[in-house]
Amino acid sequence: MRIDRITLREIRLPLKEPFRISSGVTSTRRICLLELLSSDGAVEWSECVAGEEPNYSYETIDTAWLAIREWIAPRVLRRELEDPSEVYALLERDFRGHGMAKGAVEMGVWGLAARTMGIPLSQLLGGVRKEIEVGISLGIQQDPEILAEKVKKSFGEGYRKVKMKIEPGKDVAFVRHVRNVVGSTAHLMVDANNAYSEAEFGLLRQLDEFELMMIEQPLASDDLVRHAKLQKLLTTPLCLDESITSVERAQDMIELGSGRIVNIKPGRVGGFASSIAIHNLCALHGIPVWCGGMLESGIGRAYNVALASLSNFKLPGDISPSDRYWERDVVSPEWVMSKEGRIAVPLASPGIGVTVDTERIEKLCVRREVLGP
Ligand code: OSB
Ligand code: MG
Repeated sequence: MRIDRITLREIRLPLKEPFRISSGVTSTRRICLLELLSSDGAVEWSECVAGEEPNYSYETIDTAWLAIREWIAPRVLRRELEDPSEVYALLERDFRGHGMAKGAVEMGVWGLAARTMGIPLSQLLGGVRKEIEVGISLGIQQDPEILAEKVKKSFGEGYRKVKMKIEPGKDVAFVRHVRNVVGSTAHLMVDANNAYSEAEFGLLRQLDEFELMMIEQPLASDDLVRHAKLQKLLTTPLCLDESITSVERAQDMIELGSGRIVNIKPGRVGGFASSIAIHNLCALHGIPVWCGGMLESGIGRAYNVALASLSNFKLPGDISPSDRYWERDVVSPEWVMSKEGRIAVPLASPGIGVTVDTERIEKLCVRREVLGP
């Protein structure tokens, strides 16, 4: 297979409500979409999950755009590719970081390969599930009562796991109130996005009382050693998100004992080859994984759904249906969740399994660049 052209487009999609995490707030997503064209005329779309600001990681839509144009596309365009699994190494050689930018192209090649072969993306990845269990990620709220209302509503809609964002000052009291309202068996977890340090280990230990499924990324992303210290003090499993940027970091986590669960976001780790390697390593060590989200449009969501169909994705993913985020998505059909909190893996159509609404994307497009002829 050969990729002849990649067209980058930036669209702006306002979220139904602002999404606040400990390190910043997003109201409108600026999303970079890629349209990949193969030498035999096939087209597939992919999405770069980098955010607007460098708060989740150092990457942003603007750094990713630059990296794709200057260094990533030139390595991939017009090159004969035997298999999508080659692309990861091609992009890693003497090229540090920029996993989200690399991942957008790498995943696009997997999507395009599946489309060209006439098979669903999940099949190409080795997926085994027909349905994905869905969890919701709730942003930081003003007070515990408002949060508890949203948690209750989410369980009512069928979500199988509710993740609450926390930060210093909006943690123990918030979780305690929610636990009291929803009862002891509800599947709850928290995500701190790096907001705590060693000085707050005592406070984090108080969370053990609430029997959370896990605490996601309490400490700095480059701090596997202190995560290991913290895990020894807690009964609640730690789950790492920002820290796991490659299969080597997952190996470090396992050897050091820095966590017991991994959130895999394919964009964060440089794409699918790396995601599958992390998935397989974790399976070997009895570490469950689940698929995280980055407030993707329906295009990025298709890639998450396909990945989450692999066998060791044992916990509900942050893969909410389209209408949790958007008035209207850019794909049809939109992603929908059943009353039982499941999303169907599209197994009847080739490639990413949804049709991209190109007319709407043109209307929403504020920037466009063609790479290749
Ligand atoms: O830490 O998982 C995170 C969104 C933006 C940045 C970081 C995170 C998140 C989410 C949203 O939790 C998950 C979703 O897409 O629904
Ligand atoms: Mg997270």
